[in-house]
Amino acid sequence: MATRKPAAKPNVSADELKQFYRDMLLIRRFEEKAGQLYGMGLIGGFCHLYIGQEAVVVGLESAAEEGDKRITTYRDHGHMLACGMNPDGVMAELTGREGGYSKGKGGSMHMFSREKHFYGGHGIVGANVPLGAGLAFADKYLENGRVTFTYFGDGAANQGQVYETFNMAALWKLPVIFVIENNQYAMGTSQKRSTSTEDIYTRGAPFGIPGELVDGMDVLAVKEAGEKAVAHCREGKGPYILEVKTYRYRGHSMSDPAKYRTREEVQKMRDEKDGIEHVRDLLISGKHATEDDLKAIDKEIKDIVNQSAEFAKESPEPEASELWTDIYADDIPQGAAMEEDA
Ligand SMILES: Cc1ncc(C[n+]2csc(CCOP(=O)(O)OP(=O)(O)O)c2C)c(N)n1
Ligand SMILES: [Mg+2]
Repeated sequence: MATRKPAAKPNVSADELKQFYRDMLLIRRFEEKAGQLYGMGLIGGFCHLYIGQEAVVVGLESAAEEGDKRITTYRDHGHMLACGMNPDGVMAELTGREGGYSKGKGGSMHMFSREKHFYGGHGIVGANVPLGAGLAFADKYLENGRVTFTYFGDGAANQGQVYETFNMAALWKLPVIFVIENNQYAMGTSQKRSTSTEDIYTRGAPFGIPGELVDGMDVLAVKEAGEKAVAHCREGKGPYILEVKTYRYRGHSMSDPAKYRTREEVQKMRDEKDGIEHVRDLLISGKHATEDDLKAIDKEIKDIVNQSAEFAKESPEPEASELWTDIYADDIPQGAAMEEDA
């Protein structure tokens, strides 16, 4: 960590800082474990890890209040853990088991929690952006003061539907924060090769949507920007864009050999910018925690993650009859809707 800039003075309490450390570490260890289970053949299908990007979602969740909503892409495990979903249920969904959030029918990209206001998990690049504006439309209509965090990537930011959404969201002053998680790659394509301008956060300007560039490896900077964006939305001023600069350490998905960048590039980010090490430095240098305190947190997290993996292995496969459940929002029994129509 010798090359890292001196840590900025934290604008949070020691307890909050420790909570950030815990929350980011949970995501990292959970994802490492998911990677192991994938390697053992226990997770099938796609699996996109969030390792490296933890400070983004943890910082933004600290700016959210009960009832606020979130919707994201297929790189979604971190978002679920950060909003308080149970690691056992998330891991069991990854292994396709009955105890998973979608009863084993959705897998990595398709989990939801009404209780935590988490609206997925979406595999189609860009498609969750209009859905996020829709959630915000409902809140505006209900006048309930809630805000929706709509996360998408730098690659998705080049999609047409994003700009149709910006237009409607600005026109109707929807309480939606568009969070562009710019991890600098869209699969194997770097931002430089795919994107005409460097500053994606300025792309709301033609629609009158303010935007801000944020250091996504610094959880405190993310929290501060998040609070500003939330206040803007709650005051009824309409949407806000946060382009959060981050980096994914692993490949695009588990099947990516990552030949489009060098090992040195990844190592440099890990050594100089890691979001978890940043908070660790703040805790130790500010004397808010000792090495032993942090070791105790590490153990606590390791136990939670190991328990989730055990649960995910032991939970049974779903029954075939599960194919017929959760098709309609209120789980209408098969045939009932047609009988009503007849
Ligand atoms: C409409 C559509 N086109 C292509 C794909 C294939 N695809 C999956 S992820 C991805 C890259 C998206 O990159 P970005 O938006 O930067 O998100 P990141 O994976 O970096 O989080 C592509 C092209 C898809 N899932 N959906
Ligand atoms: Mg990307």
